[in-house]
Amino acid sequence: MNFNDTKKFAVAVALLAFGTANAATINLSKCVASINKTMSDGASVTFWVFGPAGGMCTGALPGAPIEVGVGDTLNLTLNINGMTPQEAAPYNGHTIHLHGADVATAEDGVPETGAPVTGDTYTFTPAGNMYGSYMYHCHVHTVKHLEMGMYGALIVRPKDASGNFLNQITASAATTYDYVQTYLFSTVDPAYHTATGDSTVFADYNPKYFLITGAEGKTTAAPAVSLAAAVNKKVALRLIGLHSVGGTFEIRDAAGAAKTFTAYTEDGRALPTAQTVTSLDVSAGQRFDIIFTTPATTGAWYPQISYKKLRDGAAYATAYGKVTF
Ligand SMILES: [Cu+2]
Repeated sequence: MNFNDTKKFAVAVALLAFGTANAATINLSKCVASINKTMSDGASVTFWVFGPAGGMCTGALPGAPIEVGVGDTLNLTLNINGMTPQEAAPYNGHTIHLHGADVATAEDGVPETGAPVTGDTYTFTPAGNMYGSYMYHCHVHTVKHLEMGMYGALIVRPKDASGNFLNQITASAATTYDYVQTYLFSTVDPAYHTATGDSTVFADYNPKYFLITGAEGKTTAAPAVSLAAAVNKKVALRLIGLHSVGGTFEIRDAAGAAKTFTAYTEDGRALPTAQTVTSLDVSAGQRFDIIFTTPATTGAWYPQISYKKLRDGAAYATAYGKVTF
């Protein structure tokens, strides 16, 4: 069997092993678009982003979230046919790596272990112990391509007996939520966006922009993301660390008081014991799925992340979201 036949065989075996009447097959295709984004200081920064394949490739930062149910089969195709390579060899292409997902090496999108960089289909069937937030990103010249914006959220959701998604983080009813939003953390060093190949620029990271789900959110009055919830409701936030620095996540009220929240998963697995805390350090590549309960009176809280230097923990900047109730 050649490489692709081997993959088809593996998929067939996986379907026989895990396929159930309620398991869905999800076929998605992604392309790669180059976009220019105007930042808060007026500067234009070029990003490479995953868009939906078909026609001329367009997209936004970050790539659209992908949702897959436990036991479903995701066939995620990267189609870069006819695209001029954005970097010279050996970085002359792209892949999709499903970060944190247990997949066979041939589905892993890592060029160093044999993945083609000219397009492929990546197959993933989440097992019953996988819940919550993962991520997908390009694994070619990762120090550059991740920074360029080649990423998005990958969410594994529990399903009911009829095959419908449950509005809970894991199979446990204790993780039921009324509202959900993704907080995808990322940082931008504009020098990385113009450097190529093995430039020494990549030896030192100096981020200038600090994002939540593709937006800066520099103040509580101009949050990166906002959610209109209601009083006495459960709000789930999916925290996904695609930043290249350190970060501390908190939820604060309008007066600045820290609020408690409960983490139910870490890195796509249920925590043995849910952790109720007022802050969480979120590292590069790390994920948490959390829930908080809105209070009984109307107002707003501000989920936020303080980005920090890896070298000494010094604060860079805080990016804010907003939840009204
Ligand atoms: Cu790439």
